[in-house]
Amino acid sequence: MTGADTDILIIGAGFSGLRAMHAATRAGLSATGVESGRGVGGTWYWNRYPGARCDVESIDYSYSFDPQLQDEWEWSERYATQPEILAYLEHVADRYDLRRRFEFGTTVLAASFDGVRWSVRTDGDREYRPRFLLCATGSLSIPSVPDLPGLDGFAGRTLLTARWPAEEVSFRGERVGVIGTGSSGIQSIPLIAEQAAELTVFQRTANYSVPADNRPFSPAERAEIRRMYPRRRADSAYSPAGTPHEAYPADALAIDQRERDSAFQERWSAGGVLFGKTFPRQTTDERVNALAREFAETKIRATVRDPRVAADLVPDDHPIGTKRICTDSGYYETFNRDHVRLVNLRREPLEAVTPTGVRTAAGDYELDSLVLATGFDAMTGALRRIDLRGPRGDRLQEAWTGGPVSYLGLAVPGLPNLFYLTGPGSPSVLVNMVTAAEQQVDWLVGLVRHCLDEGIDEVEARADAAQRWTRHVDEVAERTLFPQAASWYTGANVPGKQRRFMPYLGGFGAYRRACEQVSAEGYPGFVLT
Ligand code: N01
Repeated sequence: MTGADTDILIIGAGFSGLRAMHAATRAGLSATGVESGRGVGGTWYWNRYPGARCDVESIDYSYSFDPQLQDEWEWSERYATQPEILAYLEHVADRYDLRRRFEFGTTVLAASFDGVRWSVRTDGDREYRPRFLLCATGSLSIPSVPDLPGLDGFAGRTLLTARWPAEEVSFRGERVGVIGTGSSGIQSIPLIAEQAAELTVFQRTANYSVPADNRPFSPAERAEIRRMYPRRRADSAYSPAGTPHEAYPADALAIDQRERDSAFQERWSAGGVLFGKTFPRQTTDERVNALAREFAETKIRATVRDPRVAADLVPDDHPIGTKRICTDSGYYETFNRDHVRLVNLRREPLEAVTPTGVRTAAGDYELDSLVLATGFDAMTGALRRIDLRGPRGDRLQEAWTGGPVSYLGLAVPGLPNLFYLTGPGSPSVLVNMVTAAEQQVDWLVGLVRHCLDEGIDEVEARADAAQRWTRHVDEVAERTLFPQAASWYTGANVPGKQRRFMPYLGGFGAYRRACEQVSAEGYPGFVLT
């Protein structure tokens, strides 16, 4: 079967792909889509592990493009659970009749451009020939499974947080092990502990986590949200992080300890990742960062009763906020439970997975189930798995061997008529991903519409513009503490992956303005032919 020769093919039906499909069809483009999952949702389709929630407030982590949609959807809690976010995306897909435009259960393997159209090969029997290709493939969509000796021989049940089964998983009466203490591990551990007879958490690196302060919205809050929504969205549109929050309006080093602690406490109580930005310069000045670390450390030690366990849970290898701060509900408290133990893999390295559990340098841990919360081949993983080839033989896989190079975090020289969303070179994962996706989609649909209207066949990022932009991305990162952390932002979590700080740290508002300037000036960073 041959696919229709559409204007645009969208790969992915997550937050950005659905939004792109809606915007493209609204703009009069013929559009089809391909999605690996059996349904819409992207990240929120796959990550069904217990406790999965977004760490951005629900009222911000939702589309802003249609006030009616905004008005009719009611978020039940401050931080939405995975099922609620998935239900929202399913609602959006139905409301705008987007589902029928996607082929589900199909993965794009390769695509090449012949100067007029892309030929797109999938693992299905359909070939697509769009003029434009839009990769909405997600930044956290390819799980990273560590090469642990003996893993395949484990006789118990192995579960991956990023590929969690849709049917309910019970841990009742089981001895469960969790490897990984990033956001996925930290969210799932308290809930697994509620069921398991014994829970062993294997931690290689401690992470900072701030309680979510999650709660259901009261009727009064709902009314207030409705009233304030337009203002909230307006405040987010050019904000640093795509949300309406601002840093404390004083320099942490210029105020006394009482005022400082009260500002930290206020942010800590408000919950979540925003603690990482309590003060200006917190992620650029070691001294300010050290104050925030001290505050967080005090909280951990005050919560965890066993001082040795508490000491193991205090991060000591990265400035706070330079890895994404986790947002938890009862994480540290979980280690006060008698049936939960923390194994510090720095002290007793993991040697192998055995048929009956995990062996470390200190001994064997017998397990019935092993949960891997081990992260993702982030940002470039999904894009590099597609064999993308331009008309002069350029390949994305080769172009990015030294780390991702792009113009505006949207386009790559040598690959005309191809764009990607919320990936390397744009604020993406550092900001509210939904706002970021909406901004990029609107901008790109404007560019594609411009090409079609003006009879432009090819639009390609200029090599010099891409080099300049990528240098700018590098320079902005170098002015911060972020590169100090061995994080997935830099590729450090995947053995052999080229290290480069991938997202753009200049802020969402600055990025949006940069894109707007480029379109207002007639797209000078692109060759339009
Ligand atoms: O993945 P991670 P994640 N042996 O890479 C450990 C978003 N997210 O899925 O640090 C032992 O952060 C690894 O240890 P180390 C959010 O942006 C958001 O948890 O490499 N351990 C680390 O502890 C987040 O940042 C939400 O030493 C091994 C863990 O696995 C991003 O997704 C929820 C190991 C991986 O942590 C990724 O989070 C979930 C090995 N061989 C995710 N290999 C919310 O919205 C890896 N590890 C709240």
